[in-house]
Amino acid sequence: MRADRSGSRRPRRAVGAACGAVAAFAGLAVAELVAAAVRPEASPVTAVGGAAVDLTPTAVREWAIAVFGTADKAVLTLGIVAVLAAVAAGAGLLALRSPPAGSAVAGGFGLLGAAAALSRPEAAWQDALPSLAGGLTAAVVLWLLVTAATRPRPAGAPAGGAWAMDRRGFGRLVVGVLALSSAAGIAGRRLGAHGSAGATASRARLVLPPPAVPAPPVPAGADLRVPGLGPFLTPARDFYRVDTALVVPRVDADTWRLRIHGEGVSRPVTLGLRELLARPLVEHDVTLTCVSNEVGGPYAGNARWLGVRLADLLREAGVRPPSRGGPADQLVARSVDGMTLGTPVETVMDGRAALLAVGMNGAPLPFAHGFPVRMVVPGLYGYVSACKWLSELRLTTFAAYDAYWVRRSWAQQAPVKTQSRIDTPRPYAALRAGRVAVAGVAWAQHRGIRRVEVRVDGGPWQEARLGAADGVDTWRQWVWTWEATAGLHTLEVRAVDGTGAVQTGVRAGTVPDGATGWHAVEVRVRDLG
Ligand SMILES: Nc1nc2c(c(=O)[nH]1)N[C@H]1C(S)=C(S)[C@@H](COP(=O)(O)O)O[C@H]1N2
Ligand SMILES: [Mo]
Repeated sequence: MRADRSGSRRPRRAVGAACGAVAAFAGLAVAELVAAAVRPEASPVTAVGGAAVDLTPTAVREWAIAVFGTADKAVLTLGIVAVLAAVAAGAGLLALRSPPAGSAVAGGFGLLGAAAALSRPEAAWQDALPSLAGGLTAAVVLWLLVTAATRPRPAGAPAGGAWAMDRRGFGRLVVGVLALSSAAGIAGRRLGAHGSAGATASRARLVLPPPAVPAPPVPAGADLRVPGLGPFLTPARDFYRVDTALVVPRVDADTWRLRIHGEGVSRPVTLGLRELLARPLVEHDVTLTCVSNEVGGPYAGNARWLGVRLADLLREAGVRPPSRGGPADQLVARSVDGMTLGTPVETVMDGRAALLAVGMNGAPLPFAHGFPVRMVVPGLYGYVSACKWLSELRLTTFAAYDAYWVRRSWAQQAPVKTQSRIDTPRPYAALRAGRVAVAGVAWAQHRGIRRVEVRVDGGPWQEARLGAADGVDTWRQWVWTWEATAGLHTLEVRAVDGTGAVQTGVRAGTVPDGATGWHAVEVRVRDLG
């Protein structure tokens, strides 16, 4: 109220902050519109978010995954918007004193966004345009608004507020800017959706050929159907998702190409989806797990994959594994968004079902899980094997090249560690004394699970009943019947893999190559009086 009463030419601070916010909104909306024409990943919030993901120290990233889970991306986006809002309000305040200074801050943020967009892998110069357009818009709008807000009172206007004279005009200006920006933002979203319509249609049209080598049906006893235990095959919509993509890449299957080249490739290959699907397809059940999964964590899923054997393709390209004198020991997969994942060539060619997968549980891959083609290699954590939205396979050595996660303190090679998890009862569940089904899953991909054991309060290990094995590349469900007595109890589980090795109880964190330790769950049991 100070400004209104004193007759000072400077409007209230809230007006300045609002000018900043409106200008930022206009900038973002225009950026969205331009991004729709360039590519969705180039929108400033996404570009800054992507750069932030790449720059985030591994420890912070692991913390975010542990705390926010799959919502980590939404939290990051909210954080960026909050910072932007704060800076916008600050720029608005500054602009009240000096419009050029305020606009410079707005424009500077546009430059920052442009720099972030250009820093992204696979970036082209056009990627700078959305942020530049947004920054320029915000700068101009801010200038217009504060100029209107601080315009001197026309001679003869009634006293009572320095800028009150032009309030109506200012209000109209704000409404106009908001309306125009909303229109631009909505148009941007529409156009963006239209831009990926081709990809959506290509997926809808895709009919997967039947497998030349079908997987045997899942054994009847694989699914124990214990309440609280998920299904043996994880539906795609429930399948965990871990990746750095803030916008899910929507690749058009009709224009998709895969290039295979590099050291020891005597016949480089480029092929499209039609050529890939013309090859014999193999169906195989594989449990995928993430190296960022804490003991007892949710980042594991089991699916029936359909795909082409990668080893066959590599062999046709002239590739030999190191054990046969091949010069390359690392296969670097690159995705359309620039992600790189390095897989041992030896592992891919040792006879296991390493696939270029096109199908998941009987349908084309969902966009979120790598449409049209991803890699799946049984026995390796996702970050060293499971490249989604695959675009290139390059043969090189581990000595010569570090893939994305390896540059962020993760191990070059990461076979899956034997793990077991208690899914029911839930931690801190309140139970009744008597029979309680303790159940979960255990995995040791490509070695298989031989035995699962449970103990209560550090007592003797007791053997659980296992679900039927569906090969060695999937998890196994297990159940153990507990005669629960009143009190607080700790349940623990451990597995023995197919080689006879007992899962270690030594606790280790996820970095650098996967967590170890036994999953423990505390429960409270009450006597039924
Ligand atoms: N292009 C791309 N592929 C990727 C990733 C990624 O960030 N980008 N993340 C990897 C990691 S760490 C894991 S655990 C698996 C997860 O696959 P999902 O999201 O289908 O479960 O994908 C892998 N493939
Ligand atoms: Mo992962």
